[in-house]
Amino acid sequence: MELRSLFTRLATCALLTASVAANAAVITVDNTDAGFTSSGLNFSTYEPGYFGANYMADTRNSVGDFGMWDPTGDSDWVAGIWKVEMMWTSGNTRANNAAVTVDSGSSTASLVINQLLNGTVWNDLGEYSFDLSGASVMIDDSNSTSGQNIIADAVRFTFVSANPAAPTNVPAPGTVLVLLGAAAAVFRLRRK
Ligand SMILES: [Ca+2]
Ligand SMILES: [Ca+2]
Repeated sequence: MELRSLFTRLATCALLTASVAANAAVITVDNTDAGFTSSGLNFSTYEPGYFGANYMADTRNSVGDFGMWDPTGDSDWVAGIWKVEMMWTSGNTRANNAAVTVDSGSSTASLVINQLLNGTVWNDLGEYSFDLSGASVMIDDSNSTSGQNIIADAVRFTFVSANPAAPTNVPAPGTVLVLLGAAAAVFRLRRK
């Protein structure tokens, strides 16, 4: 192989490696997407500032209502650590104690969020180590009393890194740089 061709191939490989290492996948699951399921919630556009076409609101005083966002059907979904953010529309009938459960596939984390505040922005719910399957975020009305409505709008998942213990076939950053260095050394030797 000519050195020029080798350099071209190595440069292409380096670019591909960089794009893999800098995986910045963002998956947003809206309440109208296939990854969303709910029970007992109604579509609404009453309060402005929602994500997409509308949001869903629990207007039943009885408990047992929920909304759930599942990102695993998205082609960008991989096992790993993902940042989770939630958007809702705030209003004076919102629950200040909405129960949120982050299911990582092998464990769950329970949160309580105040939807009276911070509407129309992405609210950081933390970073979680997710499995390839079974990942979801659920909001439910188990803490609500009469007049406290939970809102289900959109959840955004942003890839942070691979799970520490997960095997990976991605070349470690620097592998290609070592190869490039070796090729450059050969090139210099041939020119001498
Ligand atoms: Ca929405
Ligand atoms: Ca309810």
